[in-house]
Amino acid sequence: MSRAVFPGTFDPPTVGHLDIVTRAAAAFDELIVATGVNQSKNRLFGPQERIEMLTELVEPFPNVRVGTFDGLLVDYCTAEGAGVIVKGLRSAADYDYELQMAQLNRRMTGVDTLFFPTAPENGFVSSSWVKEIARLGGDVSSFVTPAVHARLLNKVRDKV
Ligand code: COD
Repeated sequence: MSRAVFPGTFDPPTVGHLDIVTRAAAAFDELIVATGVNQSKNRLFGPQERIEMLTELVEPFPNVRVGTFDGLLVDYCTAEGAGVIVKGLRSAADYDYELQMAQLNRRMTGVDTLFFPTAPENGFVSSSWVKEIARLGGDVSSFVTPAVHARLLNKVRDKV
């Protein structure tokens, strides 16, 4: 049985993330979409909200579940019996950043990383830009699912 982990911040999940989930779910027997709950970056959504959004996102996929990790990703993969980390690549900048992590993760525990190139229509979609555009009143409805969009609008309104 092949089991992989797709880790991320998912603050919030976007259609780019959904595309990677869809393709990785077809490639592995089991996929765990795992959000880091104790990372240092400032988040718009708290851990519980991100878990709820991800749970809604993966609901159509019977072989996908949501997890959380707090600490080294490779330790989480080992604890879950996952031999592969799934990542999405949008650009050369993503590649430079991800390559070192992939090499370090493999050196530490033998857990390998498989990269899925972004779908061209999602290459410019990032959680950071989605948040900024939403904060400034722009339309982000094509970058996130309707459920995430509703939460994002509420969140942005709350912050005003
Ligand atoms: N199309 C395709 N892929 C995409 C898109 C898109 N439009 N948007 C994002 N992605 C991919 C990203 O490239 C990434 O692979 C994944 O989706 C998640 O993206 P984000 O932005 O939600 O999450 P990140 O990149 O902030 O997550 C970073 C991790 C939490 C995975 C990383 O920091 C980590 O592994 N931390 C754990 C601590 C650790 O083990 N550190 C040592 C590392 S060697």
